[in-house]
Amino acid sequence: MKTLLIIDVQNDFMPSGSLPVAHGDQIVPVINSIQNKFDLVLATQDWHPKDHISFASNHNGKSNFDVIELHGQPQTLWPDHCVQGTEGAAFHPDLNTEKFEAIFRKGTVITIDSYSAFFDNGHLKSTGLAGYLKEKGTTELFLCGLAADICVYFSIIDAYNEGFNCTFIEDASKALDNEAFEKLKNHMTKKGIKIMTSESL
Ligand code: VGL
Ligand code: ZN
Repeated sequence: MKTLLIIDVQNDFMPSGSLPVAHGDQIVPVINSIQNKFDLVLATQDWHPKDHISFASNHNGKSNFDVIELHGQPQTLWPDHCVQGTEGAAFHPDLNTEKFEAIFRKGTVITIDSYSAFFDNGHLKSTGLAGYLKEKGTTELFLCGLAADICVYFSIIDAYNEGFNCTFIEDASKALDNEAFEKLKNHMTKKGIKIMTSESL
């Protein structure tokens, strides 16, 4: 059973958004063209309260992209993005959402960030996605979206640790930091996570 998990294809991560991923909009037609190859299509939305701890604006004297320590872990402070119910948190208007059977929202707790679709960054609270996928009978999980080096990457690692056979769809994803992402790709391949392009699906 093949499942496609589309991560955070939201306006704020588009080139005109508040936390832009270069060429993020180019993946939208690619994602639309592959959805019918899957038995189940799911999506996530980064979905923060406006006073979320990951926003630099909520820390006195801090700037966007500063790194602080939070719960014993490094936390990058981001520009305000994907605030619940705003246009920035909406899916890209051209993304075909008809096949989405469910949408999982993350980053909803004020005090902790959540890059992965499965758990918050402290691995304290589950979104329920692993259980949902298992109950639906997912054996092969394909992941794509934004940003490849952050939310897609952390979702893939958690999916792998949950025992799913994982494939990353490279041309249906874009990274915030391409150099960092090259290293993360090596890390994925070493674990046995597959990397494919949309044409070879
Ligand atoms: C993301 C930074 C902050 C992402 C979400 O979706 O990759 N990146 N929040
Ligand atoms: Zn976020």
